[in-house]
Amino acid sequence: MTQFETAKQRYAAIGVDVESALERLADKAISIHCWQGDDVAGFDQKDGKAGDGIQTTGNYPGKARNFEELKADFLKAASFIPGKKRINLHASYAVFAEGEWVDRDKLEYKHFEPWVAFAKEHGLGIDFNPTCFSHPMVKDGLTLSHPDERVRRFWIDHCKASRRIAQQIGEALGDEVLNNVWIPDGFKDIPADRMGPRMRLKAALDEIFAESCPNVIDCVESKVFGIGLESMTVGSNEFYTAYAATHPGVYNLLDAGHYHPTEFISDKIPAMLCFFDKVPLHVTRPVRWDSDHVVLFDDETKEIMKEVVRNGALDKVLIGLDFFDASINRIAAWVVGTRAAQKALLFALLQPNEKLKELQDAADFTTKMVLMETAKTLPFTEVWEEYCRRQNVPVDGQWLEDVRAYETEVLKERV
Ligand code: RNT
Ligand code: ZN
Repeated sequence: MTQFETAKQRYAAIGVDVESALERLADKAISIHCWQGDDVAGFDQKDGKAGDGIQTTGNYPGKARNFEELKADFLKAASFIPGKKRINLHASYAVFAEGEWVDRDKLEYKHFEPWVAFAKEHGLGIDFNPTCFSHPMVKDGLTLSHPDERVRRFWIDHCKASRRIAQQIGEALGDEVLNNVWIPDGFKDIPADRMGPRMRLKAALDEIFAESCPNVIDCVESKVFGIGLESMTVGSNEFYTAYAATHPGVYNLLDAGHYHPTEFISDKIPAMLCFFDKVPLHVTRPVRWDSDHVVLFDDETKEIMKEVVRNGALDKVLIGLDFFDASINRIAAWVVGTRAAQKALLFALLQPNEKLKELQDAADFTTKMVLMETAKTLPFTEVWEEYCRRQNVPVDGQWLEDVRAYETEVLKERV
């Protein structure tokens, strides 16, 4: 009997069907963010650098500088990642023809057609985001909530353009595309008016979402604070949750780094599932703040995935990643982070979830605790490795060398 067969039996002994877990894992797409490949720089600004409410730290050599390099790096990473994949694009990754450039309020589908061709060629889905940062029209730290109508107009037009692009991508791929609006808007110091900016944001969102886009899943991403914007964030959790609750078809995206450090999105997912048929996520790893460290196979990531699995929400929770670490090899970061999210999902699928719920309802907290501990140390590695083999990707410990070779041959040449 192989080690995998033995592992299967041990899981079966606590009522877990390993084959079914592997099938469900293979079927769940993970939306991989393109911006890990170039430190959120994008292609549309001269000397593109993340700024205006977003930042990366580190200067590891070899970041992707253009469409061709980003595609090549993404494919390299994807070759080590099992399962279904989507690529999550920002509007700042528009691909312009030679000599062409338009500002963000004028972007069109044609600027993303090359990405659609890439996605089709490699069997990827696409998700989309307007890019309301790293741009001179972010004024005084504000975009959609700025008091100046001209500033708001620019960003409203950008968000509308992004939504249309997402719609056309969806049509081209015969799919639904998540279009996520995140804005940095906030105040460094104690504001004199908290409601005014929020009313302006509300009106802007109403305008952005007015057009019917059947292939788009709309969402807004809330946040508690940002560096330099410590005192108030306009798009707070209450604001966007209430907005989503009163605007059918708009969802509040939960980013794991966007809450107070004692709050966890694993607890928020089931709360949202009581009211919403979809819950989009940004799985990331905050270290003391919204630092967007690479996702690891850690307790909170497992807890997030447990909530997805336990609540029968694999089709409702849209799993997107949002980390960017410029201090390590960016391709390795993509691979470790995405595989960690998938491992956490497999771990969740391998828990005796029904039995645990029964024990909780019967107030048998002792047996629940003991069973939870037992399930933690069953031969998980054997199941994960079998999954990697079936998906034709290397098992852990066997892909970094290949990434290193790519670093020497390709990344180090980028100077
Ligand atoms: C920022 C948000 C947002 C961005 C990406 C690049 O705090 O998390 O999701 O990280 O859109
Ligand atoms: Zn995010």
